[in-house]
Amino acid sequence: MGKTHGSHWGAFEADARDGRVTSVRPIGNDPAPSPILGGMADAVHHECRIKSPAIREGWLRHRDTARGGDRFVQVPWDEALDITAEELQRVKDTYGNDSIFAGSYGWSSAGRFHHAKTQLQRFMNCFGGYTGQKHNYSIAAGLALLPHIVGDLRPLRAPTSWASIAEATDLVVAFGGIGTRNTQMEPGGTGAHSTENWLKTISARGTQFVSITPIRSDTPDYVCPEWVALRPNTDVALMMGLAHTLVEEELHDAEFLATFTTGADKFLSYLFGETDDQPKSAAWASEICDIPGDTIRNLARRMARGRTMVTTSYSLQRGDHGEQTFWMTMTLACVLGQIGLPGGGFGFGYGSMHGQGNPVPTMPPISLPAGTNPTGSYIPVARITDLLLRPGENYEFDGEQRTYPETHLIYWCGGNPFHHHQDLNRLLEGWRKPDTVIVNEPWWTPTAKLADIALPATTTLERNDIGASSRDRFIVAMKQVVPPQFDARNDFDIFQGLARRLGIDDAFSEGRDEEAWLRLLYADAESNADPSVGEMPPFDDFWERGLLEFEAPERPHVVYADFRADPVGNPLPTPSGKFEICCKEIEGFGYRDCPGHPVWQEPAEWLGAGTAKKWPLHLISNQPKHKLHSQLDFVGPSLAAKVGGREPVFLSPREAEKRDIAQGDIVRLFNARGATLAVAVPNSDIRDGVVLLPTGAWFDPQDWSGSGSLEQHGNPNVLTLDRGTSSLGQGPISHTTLVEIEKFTDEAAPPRPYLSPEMID
Ligand SMILES: Nc1nc2c(c(=O)[nH]1)N[C@H]1C(S)=C(S)[C@@H](COP(=O)(O)OP(=O)(O)OC[C@H]3O[C@@H](n4cnc5c(=O)[nH]c(N)nc54)[C@H](O)[C@@H]3O)O[C@H]1N2
Ligand SMILES: Nc1nc2c(c(=O)[nH]1)N[C@H]1C(S)=C(S)[C@@H](COP(=O)(O)OP(=O)(O)OC[C@H]3O[C@@H](n4cnc5c(=O)[nH]c(N)nc54)[C@H](O)[C@@H]3O)O[C@H]1N2
Ligand SMILES: [Mo]
Repeated sequence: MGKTHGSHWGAFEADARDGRVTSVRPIGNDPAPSPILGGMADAVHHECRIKSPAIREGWLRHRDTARGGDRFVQVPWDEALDITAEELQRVKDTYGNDSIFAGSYGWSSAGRFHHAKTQLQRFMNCFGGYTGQKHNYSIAAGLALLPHIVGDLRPLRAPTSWASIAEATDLVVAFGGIGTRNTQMEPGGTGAHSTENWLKTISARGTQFVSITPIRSDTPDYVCPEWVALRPNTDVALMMGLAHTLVEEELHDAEFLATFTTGADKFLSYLFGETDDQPKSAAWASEICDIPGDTIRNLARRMARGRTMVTTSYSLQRGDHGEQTFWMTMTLACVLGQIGLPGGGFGFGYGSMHGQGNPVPTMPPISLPAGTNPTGSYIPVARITDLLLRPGENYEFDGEQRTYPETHLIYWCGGNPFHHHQDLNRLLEGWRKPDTVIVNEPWWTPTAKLADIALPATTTLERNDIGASSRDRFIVAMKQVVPPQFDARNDFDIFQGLARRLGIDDAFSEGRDEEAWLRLLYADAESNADPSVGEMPPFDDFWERGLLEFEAPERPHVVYADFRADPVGNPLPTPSGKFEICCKEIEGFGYRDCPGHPVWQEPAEWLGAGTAKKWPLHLISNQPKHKLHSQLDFVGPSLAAKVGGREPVFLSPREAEKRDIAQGDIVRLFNARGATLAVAVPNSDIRDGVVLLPTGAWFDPQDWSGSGSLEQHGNPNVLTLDRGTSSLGQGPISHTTLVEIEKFTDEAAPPRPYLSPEMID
């Protein structure tokens, strides 16, 4: 038997011989393990590892900030840590802690102790603080909105379980689809991928699925979904057309609206056009969404006929006015009146992440405490480029007017902004502003190549840890499989080295090493465990067993069952105690881009806009099937899925034909923000007017020294729009992007995304 270990894409066992990982295979319990495991062994030993601490020549010699394309100087650890500590101290003393940006957004690895971002932030908190990031790229708009309209995050964090849907649901109306591509993932991992089994069980019972998405394959064929291929970013109009039909045909639940919601009357007058002369009827929605009015009316009638679950994927709120998609989902479910009943109502993110709907007991929390940030300074997660380019400028966020601080130093650990952020050419411009950029990374990712100081971190297989998620029934002993490779160090050891130099090691490490920390985190979990999960064995037993499994609860979970049963005794934690279809708090902020009830507003870019004449294709840059974001792009299934080393881009056969594009052609996707090369794959699962280029390909501009040069490897974020969803959430809007595509007729140089920078001694 190999050693147990864990990843965001599932628990596994690994073997090693002579210091090399020889095998990574799923654990026996997992009914649908992720093929992504297949790349892990190669990744550990890959040529693109950062092999020793490296400092960019231009920064080392004359502190220039012209990041990109430079050579790096190899330095011994002691010297690298001295220089890093000195620079941190200089910036802190000269400009203050809030001039250090260490939001460091990113998924890192699954272990809860060596979680890279948490290690960095714990260190920074001991150092006096930093400027952080609030919310996350996944669901920023949702996280800002939901506390106002439902009082907390229940329909997002703990929606009705699959078990309840399997028991009672007749119809699942899935905005954004429900698939298993994205449920390969759960932050912290899973011991058993269960979504496929649930979807099969649910459809075997006779439950019908309607998949509302521009991409047919978002919902698997085995559930026989009906495909409603609407124009991207028009879901709010469709939801309004459905609500309008329900009310017009008196299929709505007026009593539910009166008892459990506030503001229904005012919203209905908007819906019926009493406030703006525009009824949001099925006919109106049909024009916007480009689907037949009858499809909308018939769907509304079916929704009222039986038990219906309305689900909306995370992706819908990663578009312009993304808040509205979640708000209108709740409102549509209120009109239908089935919230709190088994298998009915609404929920977010089924199919977006493994934990959504996964029936679990109350799991003991396991995480390294990061402490609190003494500066209190932060930006909304996706406003990073604005922070860098517009210091001193004011902006609105969730009812507050805030100001961007000045940034003199960036420290990133466990994330890849040149994967995750929008409009990368604009980010690159901002990235060259601060005095210094420090990055801890195992591999020469684009972000590491754009650092001044790159510190080589171990990969997860080079250390011991604990893998767990509050939405999974398993806890995994993640055992070290090989020694640290090359000259890599654990992030914890890197920060301890810095903490010693800065005189804060007592606070940072509290005198504990890796093993002492793992024992402490486990003991804390044990003492805080909910009695319903049963006994947790002592640490040594856990470590020997490798995997702890807890029982799923017997009763299916139904969100809001308690509220429905007793709205007075169990009110929602909103000011009205009810679902806020109209929300006074939000109305009070006076935002035109997010007024007091759900509204349809045209997205900044969409196929119904005038600009679609010039940019006639809506770009969907969804999550990649063969990797997690940019992780493992260079090995295993991700590498195998590339064509000639480039990412495939999918488009409908008709759109390909219009442009004389054939299967396998190198194509250029472009708009006013940038251009990228990919390989064309015509595919009838894609709606006309849409192109699909998943995220994750490492940023590989032809020329690193400038900005705006041709990206050669299929990174969609050179094209995406860098703006906030609205003044409320300021979330990222990567799914709101128009482009054009053409056959690339120039000689295309081979991409070289995994080439390490030139090193000198
Ligand atoms: N166009 C477009 N863009 C998007 C999205 C989209 O839908 N469309 N989705 C967005 C979403 S939802 C997300 S969550 C983000 C994800 O964006 P990120 O979370 O930034 O993406 P990852 O590739 O997971 O980056 C994690 C980085 O951590 C490094 N790493 C792993 N383990 C360790 C470790 O132990 N130590 C250190 N120091 N580093 C480690 C990895 O090598 C990798 O570079 O992308 C966002 N960007
Ligand atoms: N394999 C794999 N799984 C992952 C990840 C990964 O990187 N790889 N990342 C994880 C992370 S961090 C997150 S946040 C989740 C994200 O989960 P989601 O946000 O749900 O994921 P996406 O893949 O961006 O989008 C899902 C689908 O939404 C559809 N869609 C996009 N725009 C629209 C629209 O305007 N209207 C409608 N109706 N549909 C639209 C697209 O067709 C797309 O395929 O995935 C997680 N799962
Ligand atoms: Mo995400």
